[in-house]
Amino acid sequence: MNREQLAVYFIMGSGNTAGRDPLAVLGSALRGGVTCFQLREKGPGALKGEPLADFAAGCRDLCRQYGVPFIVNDDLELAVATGADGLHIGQEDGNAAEIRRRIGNRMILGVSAHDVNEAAAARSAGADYLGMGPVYGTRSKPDARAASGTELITSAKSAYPDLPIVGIGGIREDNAAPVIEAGASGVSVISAIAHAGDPERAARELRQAVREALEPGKVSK
Ligand code: 3NM
Repeated sequence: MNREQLAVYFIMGSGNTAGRDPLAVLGSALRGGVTCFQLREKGPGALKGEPLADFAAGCRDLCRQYGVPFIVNDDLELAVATGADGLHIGQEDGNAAEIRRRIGNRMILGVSAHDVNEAAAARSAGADYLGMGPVYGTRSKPDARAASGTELITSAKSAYPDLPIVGIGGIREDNAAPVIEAGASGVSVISAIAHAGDPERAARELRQAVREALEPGKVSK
């Protein structure tokens, strides 16, 4: 995976779209220019079994149409069964080095990290990128830790400059720039796109905000 693919990293499960068809929301997000997608099927009413496999296949097919990596959260079997491009795991989802051995080097491995020690461990386990947060307050993860601001991105970036980081937690178009300025390659969002009245437009605006922050002065409005 290249760093540019982390710029606007959309995360969604079937329960995140405020009653709208999740595949329609994903299609809009892709049209708007998200650069990566993670299927994160969690919480009450989460799909399981065949409905989950069908939904995952639908997400994968849409991502393929747009040439966007399709990543599965925390479900190695589903990731392998759907031919996902990658797997993302949290600190509680198993041993990252062991998972890397099981998926091999061709699959992307993302790991959530909340401090520099977790970043170091994820790096030596073979993570391709880190998700670090919550940067701002979030309502999308009931068990999220307290918001940390951009500090933890700054410190992980200075310790491991080559390891790509995406910030997560409460990020929107109007607060994305500090996350990039702290050293992140991109931003991960659920609600900024999945809850937006117009997900395509929200994705486009977020992409523009990230581009401007990555290359100040180079992007025409
Ligand atoms: N992980 P929103 S915060 C899935 O801090 C997730 O590890 C987090 O959703 C972490 O963009 C979070 O709606 C939720 O705030 C992000």
